[in-house]
Amino acid sequence: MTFQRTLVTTALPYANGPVHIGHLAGVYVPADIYVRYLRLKGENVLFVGGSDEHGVPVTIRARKEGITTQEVVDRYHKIIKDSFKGFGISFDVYSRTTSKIHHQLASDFFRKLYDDGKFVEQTSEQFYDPETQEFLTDRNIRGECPRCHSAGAYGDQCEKCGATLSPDELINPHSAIDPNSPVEMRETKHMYFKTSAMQDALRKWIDSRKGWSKTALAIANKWLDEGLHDSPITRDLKWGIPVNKAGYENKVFYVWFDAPWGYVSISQAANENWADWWKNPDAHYAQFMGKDNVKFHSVFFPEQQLAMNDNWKTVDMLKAMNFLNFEGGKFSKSQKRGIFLDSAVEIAPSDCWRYALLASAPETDDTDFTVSRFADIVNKDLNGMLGNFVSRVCKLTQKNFGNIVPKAGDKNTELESEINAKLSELTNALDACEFRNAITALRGLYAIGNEYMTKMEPWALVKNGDLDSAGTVLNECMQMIDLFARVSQPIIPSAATK
Ligand code: B3M
Ligand code: ZN
Repeated sequence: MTFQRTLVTTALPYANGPVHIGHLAGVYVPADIYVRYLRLKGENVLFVGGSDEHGVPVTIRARKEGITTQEVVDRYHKIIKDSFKGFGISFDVYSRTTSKIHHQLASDFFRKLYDDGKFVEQTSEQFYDPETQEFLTDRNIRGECPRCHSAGAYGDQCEKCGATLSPDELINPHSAIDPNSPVEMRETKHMYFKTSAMQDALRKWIDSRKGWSKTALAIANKWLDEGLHDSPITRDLKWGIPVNKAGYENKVFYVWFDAPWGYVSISQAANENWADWWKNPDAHYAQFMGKDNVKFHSVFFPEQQLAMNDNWKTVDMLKAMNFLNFEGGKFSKSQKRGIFLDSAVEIAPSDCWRYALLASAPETDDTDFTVSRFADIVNKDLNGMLGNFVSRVCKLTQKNFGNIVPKAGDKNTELESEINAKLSELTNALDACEFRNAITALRGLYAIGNEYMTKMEPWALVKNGDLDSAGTVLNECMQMIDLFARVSQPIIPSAATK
């Protein structure tokens, strides 16, 4: 499968803390492998990433660290950007949603949708903290979960049992900012996107999607089957993009309203030909994300894109990964549980992470990361199969032929067809974004090299004085090293280049 142009975007991480290896495994390495593969095929790719710098998570972090929200996003944007670089994530551009161009774009698009009658104003009751005189967003309300009764569930979600909640369901609700501060209900008005009006258009659109992962389709269809409800796109917060409408002076846009448009604003800032991807019906658009982001990318964002009625490119291939757990529990930014990117590179080179994480990627189910499995994969596949092969071939060649690759013999059709079969397995897997299968195929290729060596025993040929035959075998092996380097490049770019 070859596309003329492919746009690839990865979920924009909140700039509220460092990224961990679960994010790498689920979003950024898969996307980068796909992009590097397409580039190798000569496709015209635009690979866009950036930090999501609005929303409540960054304000919570600021409060915790006793610094301003701006300082938080500046700090973590840099940390995240640098660590992606360290892991070879080859974005064409990595920007942020606090940029001027992004604020402008989100405001303009709100205006357009508003003028087109896509919103309706609604009043509702929300939790309010009379002491700080602030409305409390769903994330800033905590209490006992009505489902599993664990303490500390958020107003929008219980992290213990995964239930989606609304704040008024919580038992003994209190402010997350100051648990001792009393909370009360107050009326507030917000702008609601007329989601319900998009039900049919969205169903038609989803039914026309071909390349989505099973996880993604299941989530999208579940939302549609339950029926779409109008949803508020403004919030009573100080941090965010101000709402450009009279009467909304103390409000900002809901972070999930502006963030997905970040894919567009970041593309615009980076490439003057951005419309060649974004307004081109022949372009292919692939999105990568964790399953918790699917609702927003399969329903919330596309319904706005469709409502714009302006030929926006919508996602063709939505790759949603399940979660990677860490040694039997969840990763947690706030509890510093797991391995974060800054320390990961001190444990092992980035290629080891890229390869091993994808070898057991959470593609079909949540998967548990364990240090011992990680070590096992690195030792067996990378050190054992690939590293050993390269080292044995090079040493034996150098010892017997100096720094010259010995002459090729006759075409080895058997070996060639064995290799070709594995190569199509690899490219089929990469085209379909099936990364575990891709690694299996790659491992299979490395195995062909090792088995060939074992079968041909070039060291024995040398010993018996048959240097010509030994040279032929080593030439085949050298060619395999060259091939391995080229086809491994999307997955282990540093080692492949070396
Ligand atoms: N920042 C959620 C997350 O980091 C959110 C993704 C936005 S994608 C437009 O998981
Ligand atoms: Zn719960």
